[in-house]
Amino acid sequence: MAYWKGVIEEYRPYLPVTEKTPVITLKEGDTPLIHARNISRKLGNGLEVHLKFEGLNPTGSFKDRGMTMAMSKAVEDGAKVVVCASTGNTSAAAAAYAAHAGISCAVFLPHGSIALGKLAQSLIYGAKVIAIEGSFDKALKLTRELADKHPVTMVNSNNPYRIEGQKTAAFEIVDTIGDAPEYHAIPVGNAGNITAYWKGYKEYHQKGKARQLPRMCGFQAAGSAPIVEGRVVEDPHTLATAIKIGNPFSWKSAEAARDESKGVIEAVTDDQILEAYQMLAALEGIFCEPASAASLAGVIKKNKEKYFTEGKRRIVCTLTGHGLKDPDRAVAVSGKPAVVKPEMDEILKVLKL
Ligand code: AN7
Repeated sequence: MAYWKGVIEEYRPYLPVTEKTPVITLKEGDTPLIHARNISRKLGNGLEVHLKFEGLNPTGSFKDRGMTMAMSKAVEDGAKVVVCASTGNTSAAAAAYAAHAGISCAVFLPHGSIALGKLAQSLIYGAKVIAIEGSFDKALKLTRELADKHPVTMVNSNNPYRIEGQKTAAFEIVDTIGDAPEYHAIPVGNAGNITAYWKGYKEYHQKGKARQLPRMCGFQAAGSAPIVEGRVVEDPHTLATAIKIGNPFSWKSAEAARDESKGVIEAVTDDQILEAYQMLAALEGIFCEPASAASLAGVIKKNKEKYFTEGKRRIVCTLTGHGLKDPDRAVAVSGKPAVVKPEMDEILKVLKL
């Protein structure tokens, strides 16, 4: 059996690459679509929930799909330095793919708002890590100013190649289930991914690979929900640090995805996010980071409102990043382990055996 070659080689006809493009890949993509039987049963109403677990990409998030494209095109264009602002996952991917390409990388992170695993990644991959004393939105603005005036290539989702790479996740879903699902639920931060999935679904539909299009259901964290509130949020807050973004770059295209697909973009609270986060781990054995669980949190919320009414109701939830990115949160919500003396009696007492 041929092994997976990464999203550029697997989906070359759908991507803006030529034979001159050097393919920088860590074999991203080919992530599993997992039927969440226990959660589906719990939700009732005949819903069928499938989880696209993007945490199993090479750097542990969906950002790798976009970064293989952005980095390959940057190298094709002769770039020597790439830069990005990030809530942690884009920077991890940029740092890794830059290392693989043999070029330099600088990342701008909101100081104190980055999950530990993500910070560790940018550092160990050898990026210049700059912690800005301010929000992600400030870091993004500074990165754009820098890229306007200096010979560096920006690899945030203003870089159109990022969206091109990320749309391949929609292709994989259709290739797996034979059509688009009826609904697609996804966390929304800077809003590039909902834009990318919608583009991917539409392209596959136009090519006749999918018979239908899903309703796109995007979910922001309640303290950080500019699209839902229709205004820039100056001081966003949420424990889902990946989506703590008050002025998303792809705002307009996210609204277009919502409206064209007749979907929704709504908010979920941190408590709802944590409930879904723990359900995914305890009921399905899938450990994603808190921001990723916003997709399932939104599905639970909308199911209570009886939103899912179409005949067949397959829902794909994108789980955008791996739980190990943010080990502090997992420990904080789980309580401490039982510490016992090295004696069987003590162990049996704890186990109530
Ligand atoms: C786990 O890394 O914006 O709506 O700088 O890391 O496409 O921004 C991360 C975003 C969802 C939101 N889930 O996706 C960054 C960054 C996780 C994320 C999102 C992010 P977009």
